[in-house]
Amino acid sequence: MSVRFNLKKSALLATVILIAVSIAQFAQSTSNNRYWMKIRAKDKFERSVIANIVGIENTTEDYVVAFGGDTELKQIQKLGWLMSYSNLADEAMFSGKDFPTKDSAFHNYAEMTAELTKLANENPTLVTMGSIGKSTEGRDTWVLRLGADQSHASEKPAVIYMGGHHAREHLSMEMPLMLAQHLVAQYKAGNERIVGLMNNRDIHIIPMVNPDGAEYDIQDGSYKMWRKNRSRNANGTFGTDLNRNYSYKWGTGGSSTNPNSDTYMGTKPFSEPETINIKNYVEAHTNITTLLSFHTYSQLILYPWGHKYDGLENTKDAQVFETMAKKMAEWNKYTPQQASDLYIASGDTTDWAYGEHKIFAFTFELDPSQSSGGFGGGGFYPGAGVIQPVFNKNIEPALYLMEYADNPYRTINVSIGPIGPIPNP
Ligand code: 0X9
Ligand code: ZN
Repeated sequence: MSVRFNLKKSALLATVILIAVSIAQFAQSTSNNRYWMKIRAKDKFERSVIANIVGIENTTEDYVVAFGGDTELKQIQKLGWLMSYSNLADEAMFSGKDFPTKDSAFHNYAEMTAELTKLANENPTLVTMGSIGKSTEGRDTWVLRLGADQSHASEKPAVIYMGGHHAREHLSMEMPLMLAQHLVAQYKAGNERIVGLMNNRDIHIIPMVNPDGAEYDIQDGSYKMWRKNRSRNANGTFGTDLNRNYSYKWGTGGSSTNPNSDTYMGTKPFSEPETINIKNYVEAHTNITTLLSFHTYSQLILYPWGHKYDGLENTKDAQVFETMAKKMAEWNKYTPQQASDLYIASGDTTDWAYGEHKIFAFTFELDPSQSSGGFGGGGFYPGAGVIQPVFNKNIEPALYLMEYADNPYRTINVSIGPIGPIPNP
């Protein structure tokens, strides 16, 4: 009897200790929790409410998918729109450094550097490689400049392609690299169209705008679902959302003042070396007229404005954007729309490029169309199998932006003469 009683007592004690330990562990780990959330939202207005709390990663007609920490989860729960969520720590992760074996076709920073260097070294008359500046952690941010007769490059109409503003969007870094490789290979193969473009255009390609973030996302044996750069914030957290850090209408909606947030806007416009690098580079090349910033995912073609629901004040420009977006969508079958139709976000690349410099600037949200749920369900990590098919469907849109860089108004047959100092070839 007394043995049974003692057993009961010790079982009770053990349970109490277990609960206490669990609570302590929970309290300790809460700040590091990362959640996948499925949130009901039926239109751009509800999406904008959500975008003020978390970075939306994917939208459908009825709901959005987003990621956030404990604070964001609580705020979303308060809205009453949370449909389901899961803690990413509970999801299956791969083990090993670098990309997992199945994803080894993706390029980490060293591999990207090696590919770009090889392309430039092997084709010195067609490709120049440079650095647009150092990242927060001191990595060079590479740019390739392509075109025949590089000494007269600045006299030609220019286009710029970028990838990797967001760390986990690895597919967005493969596209610009492959574009560079494609142009060189096709030029050498005598493809007339590409020879024409290489002769008459000044082509700038920056595949990894945020090298620190990209490396961090793959560095310790598990994808970290990281989005921002790696600058240290005053409260000890890391990262600014580079696509909220550009100056045009900075901080006017859809970005956060909370350094913990995935859409943290930074302390001021262009507070980050990575966005300053882009600013300086674009501003030093005044012949740039078209821009494409690759992101993932959702299969969208987005154009300004992104910081407000109103369309462009200049209706002719609006017509050009719309026409170009629709045309490109014929090839990649993505949905063309004004960026704020997705949700309001201020401080992104394209609002700045158009707002400050009248560059016809687009964001592509590449494949897949949506995550099939949770961490391993595609989304940012769709597997290496998508790289080639996604490139194939986006090469025509990319060439189209190159072609019309001489005068984007040609797309609507409005003759307003050449833009700035650029001659019509
Ligand atoms: O939120 C972003 O920065 C982009 N989406 S992502 O999933 N790649 O993070 C979209 C930016 C589109 N711009 C605006 N809505 N202003
Ligand atoms: Zn992105």
